[in-house]
Amino acid sequence: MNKTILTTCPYCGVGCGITATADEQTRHVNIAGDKAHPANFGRLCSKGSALAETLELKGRLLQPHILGQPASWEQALDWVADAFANVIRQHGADAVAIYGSGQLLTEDYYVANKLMKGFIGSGNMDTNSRLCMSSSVAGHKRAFGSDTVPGCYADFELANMIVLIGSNAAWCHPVSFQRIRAAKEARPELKVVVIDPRRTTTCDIADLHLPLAAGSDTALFNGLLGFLTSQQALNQDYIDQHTEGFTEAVGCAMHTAKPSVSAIEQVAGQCHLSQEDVLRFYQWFASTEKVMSLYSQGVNQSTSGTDKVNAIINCHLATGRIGKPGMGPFSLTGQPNAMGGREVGGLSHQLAAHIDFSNEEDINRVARFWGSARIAKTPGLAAVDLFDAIYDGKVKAVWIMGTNPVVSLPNADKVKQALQRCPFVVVSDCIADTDTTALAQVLLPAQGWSEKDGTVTNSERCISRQRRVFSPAGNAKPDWWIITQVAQRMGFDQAFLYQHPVEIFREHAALSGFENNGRRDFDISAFADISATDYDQLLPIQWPVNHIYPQGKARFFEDGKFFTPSGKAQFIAITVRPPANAPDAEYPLILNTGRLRDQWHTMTRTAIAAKLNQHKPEPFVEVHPIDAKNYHLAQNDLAVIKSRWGMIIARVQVTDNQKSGNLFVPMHWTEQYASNGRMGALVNPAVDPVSKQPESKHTPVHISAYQPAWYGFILSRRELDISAPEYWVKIKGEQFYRYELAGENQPEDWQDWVRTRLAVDTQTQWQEYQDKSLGNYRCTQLIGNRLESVVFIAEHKNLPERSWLTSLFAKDELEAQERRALLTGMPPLGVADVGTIVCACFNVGEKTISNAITEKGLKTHQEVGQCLKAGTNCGSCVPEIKALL
Ligand SMILES: Nc1nc2c(c(=O)[nH]1)N[C@H]1C(S)=C(S)[C@@H](COP(=O)(O)OP(=O)(O)OC[C@H]3O[C@@H](n4cnc5c(=O)[nH]c(N)nc54)[C@H](O)[C@@H]3O)O[C@H]1N2
Ligand SMILES: Nc1nc2c(c(=O)[nH]1)N[C@H]1C(S)=C(S)[C@@H](COP(=O)(O)OP(=O)(O)OC[C@H]3O[C@@H](n4cnc5c(=O)[nH]c(N)nc54)[C@H](O)[C@@H]3O)O[C@H]1N2
Ligand code: SF4
Ligand SMILES: [Mo]
Repeated sequence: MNKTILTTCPYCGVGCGITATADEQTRHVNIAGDKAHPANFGRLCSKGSALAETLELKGRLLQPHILGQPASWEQALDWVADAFANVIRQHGADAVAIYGSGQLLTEDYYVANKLMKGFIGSGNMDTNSRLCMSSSVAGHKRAFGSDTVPGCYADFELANMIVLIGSNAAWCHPVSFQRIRAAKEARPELKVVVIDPRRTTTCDIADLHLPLAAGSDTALFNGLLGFLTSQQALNQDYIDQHTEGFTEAVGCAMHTAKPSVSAIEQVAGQCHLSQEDVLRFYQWFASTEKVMSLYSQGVNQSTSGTDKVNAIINCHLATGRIGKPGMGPFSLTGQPNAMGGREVGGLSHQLAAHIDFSNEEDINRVARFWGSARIAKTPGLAAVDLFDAIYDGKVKAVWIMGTNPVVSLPNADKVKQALQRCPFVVVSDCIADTDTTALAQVLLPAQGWSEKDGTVTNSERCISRQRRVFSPAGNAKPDWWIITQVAQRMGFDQAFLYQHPVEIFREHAALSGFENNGRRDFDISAFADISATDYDQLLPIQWPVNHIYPQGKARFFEDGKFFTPSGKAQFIAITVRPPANAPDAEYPLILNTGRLRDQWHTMTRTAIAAKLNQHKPEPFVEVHPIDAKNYHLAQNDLAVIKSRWGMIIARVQVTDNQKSGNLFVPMHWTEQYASNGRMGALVNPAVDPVSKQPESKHTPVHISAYQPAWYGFILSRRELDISAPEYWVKIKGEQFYRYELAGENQPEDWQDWVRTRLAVDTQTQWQEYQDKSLGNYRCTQLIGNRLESVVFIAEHKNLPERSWLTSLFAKDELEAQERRALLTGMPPLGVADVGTIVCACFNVGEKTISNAITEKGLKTHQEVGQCLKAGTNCGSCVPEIKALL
């Protein structure tokens, strides 16, 4: 029996609606974009489209575990409750902590926060949103008095200019990016400016790309505020009536170090940009009324992150471009429920429902609402400080839910040690083996996407339902249930007696309206009595949702009224500061980190879908050609990257998309998929002084060639246990696993080495080739005519391309000429190799596209799409197709 369910994508903050048609018996589901959902109108990106392939039970955590042994829920919950209660009894409430995630549902998040802040009585609930949105939260708070995103997605289409600052939306918010691309195709006069040290795929639609010096955004936007002032491009009425602090902000912005240097010249010098480019951007901004400034981690993840946010907002306030159609600052949220986490107060300095710890009256308000006599009175520890406190033994019990801090926190080796030292670590996850679950005493199996039920809020404040599609896997339970069971066992039963997520949602809604009277932006009190049926059928809706706006509201601040004590928006005077750690002789390069199109964070789910591993299969480091030359690195070499905090090994990609002096490493690889790819180990733990958000995009590092004695790869139909070589990467493909290898020592006997690693079956037929003088070893293993595995080893890195060999795993029988060609690693004459996969949705390779372009004379990406389908689903690969054209 097939049933169709409307739900929401579990990945990025775009928050796309999904239509899932599921067969419970086979656990098979068809995924399509929900045409009626206001976030995507039917579009999905490669990750959303591949969801069905990530739901297999293999690798799932399906049973609670205590000290590595399967346990019952009763035992595990008792264990957690007792451990927490004991630590609190002996060392006080601040000796325990919860570290949560923007991937929890609002209902899960609400009860976790209520437990820690309301009933355990400590502020020590923080979340991975600290690494993600906290600078935006702090910037909003300073400017508006509230953490409000003023605009909505429709504004992207109404704008005449879109500035993307520190955002690679083409890969990270692909569906929003497709909307912008479509708007630009319909109205080519819509200007797009991208501000990013790297030339990213997002620049594909840019009229202007400003490759500014890493960390120099405050100088650029201070300069813009000065320019708007000197060019009389201000909205003086707006400034006078609706804002405060303009004079100080402009004073700071127009401060020039040397009077002889013009303002533009100074900015160009500080940002390493040409004066023409700076001036062009400033003139366009000054002369375009409908400007949207979209920003993400290039802004937030910085020791000036909060200042960057306010420097951008200052320019919108100075021109009165906020709260009106097609204009405004817009923080693109990262995780599916980054916004919901802020609503419930998931950050350690927040209390609940956009109420923080700043005054006694507010704290009492929440205490009264919760009926708690032990509410926390002061903020708790923020993520980096929290893990330092664990390392130092001050926090003795931590519960990690829905996040993988051993990978994603800065100075990640120290985080690993902190958890190794911590007397009690409990982890709730849906995946069994992660770098963080490996360090837990107690593992709690959480229901994953397709099983869990609740709400999430996207970048434009739109609340959507995630709905259950399948019955729960194994013994997995919803996060809210796990948390409330522990709360009840800790003696807080009356406050945690929920039977269904709707009861939690109602309470959350009621708290948002409690003694609010228009003082707080977040108000969804219209849902305080929502029935179970209405909750089940809830359609996407943008908050606030209350008696004044029962249907929700697209924009805030239309009336120029803000949530500050004076009701006026605040300009913030910004002093330009350099990043915390500057490059020096020992660590001369700047390491930037970020995301890839087809992977989600620490790959626990996306790496299960073979098609998502084809675009960028291996951890890599992008190096500018000049740096490659200086550091003796060639394309596809392996390189060691070291910082004061740690090291990794990655494959060199030489590209002038990178600025010289800067390296880029994707954030995704973990110890589950690579020997030395966990990049968090490198990242410096410096944080923004206001938001406490880490500076994940700026660490001084050193790079050098890694010179192993041998290189190799194995392709195997079965998953293998590859230990021993110094460098390995595991890549799941369609019907095969690929292992990229390199080692410092040649084994005595390659045949022996290989046979102990490959599953040797009596039926297998081996072909082997070895040239000891050249250090070459190759072998293939077949069962009947079906390919089982191939191994290629050499002293150099120039091994055959993997694409043809991997394509053979799709066949049940090899043809004679294919068998003969196997050991050469090259397709027999007349057989085409598809090349690296470009379009993940339709599995179309680079060589197929290039050949079609030459043979059929294709001119546009649309023609390529008509011919091969490539680029016609999610469109994320269109820039790459254009590059091939
Ligand atoms: N495919 C995919 N999409 C995702 C995610 C994912 O894991 N995979 N994660 C989601 C999450 S949680 C988040 S937070 C978002 C993040 O979305 P983005 O912020 O767009 O992604 P990043 O790649 O982290 O960083 C964006 C850009 O900031 C640039 N940058 C670095 N330093 C500076 C600087 O000093 N100034 C400026 N202006 N730019 C700089 C980087 O070069 C990079 O291109 O993506 C979400 N979407
Ligand atoms: N150097 C560097 N570091 C970064 C960043 C960067 O750009 N550079 N970006 C930062 C940002 S913006 C972010 S958001 C973080 C992300 O970093 P993390 O949050 O550490 O990464 P994820 O892989 O998303 O971890 C989510 C975990 O939750 C599990 N999970 C999935 N669904 C559920 C569920 O329903 N319940 C439970 N209990 N578990 C579930 C997943 O299996 C996975 O183990 O990384 C941050 N770290
Ligand atoms: S853009 Fe992609 S990852 Fe983000 S919500 Fe939509 S389908 Fe999911
Ligand atoms: Mo994020």
